[in-house]
Amino acid sequence: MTEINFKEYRVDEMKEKFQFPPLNILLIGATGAGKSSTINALLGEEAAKVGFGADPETKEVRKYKINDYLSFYDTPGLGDSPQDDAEHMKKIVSYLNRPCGKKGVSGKLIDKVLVVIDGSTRDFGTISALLNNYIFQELDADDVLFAVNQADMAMKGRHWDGRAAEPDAKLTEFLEEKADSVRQRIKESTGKTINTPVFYSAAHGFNITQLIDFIVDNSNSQRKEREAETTTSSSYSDDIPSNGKVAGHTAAGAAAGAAIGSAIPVVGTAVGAAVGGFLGFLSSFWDD
Ligand SMILES: Nc1nc2c(ncn2[C@@H]2O[C@H](COP(=O)(O)OP(=O)(O)OP(=O)(O)O)[C@@H](O)[C@H]2O)c(=O)[nH]1
Ligand SMILES: [Mg+2]
Repeated sequence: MTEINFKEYRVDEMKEKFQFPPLNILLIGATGAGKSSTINALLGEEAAKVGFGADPETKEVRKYKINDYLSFYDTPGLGDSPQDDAEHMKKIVSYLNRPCGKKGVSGKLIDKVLVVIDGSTRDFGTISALLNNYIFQELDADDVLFAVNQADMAMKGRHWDGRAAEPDAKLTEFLEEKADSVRQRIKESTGKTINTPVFYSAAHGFNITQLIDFIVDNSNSQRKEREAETTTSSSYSDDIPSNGKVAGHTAAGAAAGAAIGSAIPVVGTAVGAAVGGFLGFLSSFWDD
């Protein structure tokens, strides 16, 4: 496998496109889908804690800076229990409502949501319900991207060329069909038209550049309104834990936090109930 430093991949172009404000992507998905592993694959180090087995690992939203122009927000996985889902969705929705926070820039902190789907699982119900009830309530379909991880485990791991760390022709075809079926199922279950997802393997570093291409090519530089005359300030600071710094509360951060606290809709037990009710929906989604 060729070693690529993904932090520098297309960085000049990113600088052009996302210099100010930088592009912020929030990852969501079922627990164990590989959100944290995706961040580690992009960073080339074990920055985000990865889980073992079926137990959920990530507990809090955390920011990971890939470079000066691109950051990812890792979030706790969904689908473990209705109570936990309610908790996690509350946090996720509060992030989707956060203002950009950079002086002179209106608009939201989060530019895009990347939905990470586990390519080896059949359960799509949790995600489908959350998209309908929350994500598509907050964001345009254009701002919700989908990616199928664990490409190596699709078709029960058959047809994965371990030596080359890539799928053979048969698995490639299968993954292409899978990606297209995700698009179709989203259309059927939410009525939204999405871009055909990319497939990759975080664990094996397969198609990571395609994942970056997908994000960069589907994000435009005009995504937040800019007020050119007031963009000289660099006094921005936020209170989100990140790989660059320890969480630090500033007056601006605290004020923004307080505003969000009162602005987010009540997503208490209703979320859990909705998610629970939808579980099993599209359960034959991943049938081969
Ligand atoms: N085979 C394979 N395993 C993977 C891949 N990506 C992640 N995993 C494994 O899947 C498990 C869960 O990965 P995580 O990255 O912790 O998943 P997550 O989505 O962050 O999970 P939560 O934090 O619980 O929401 C770990 O055992 C990973 O090693 C992949 O591409 N292929
Ligand atoms: Mg995680």
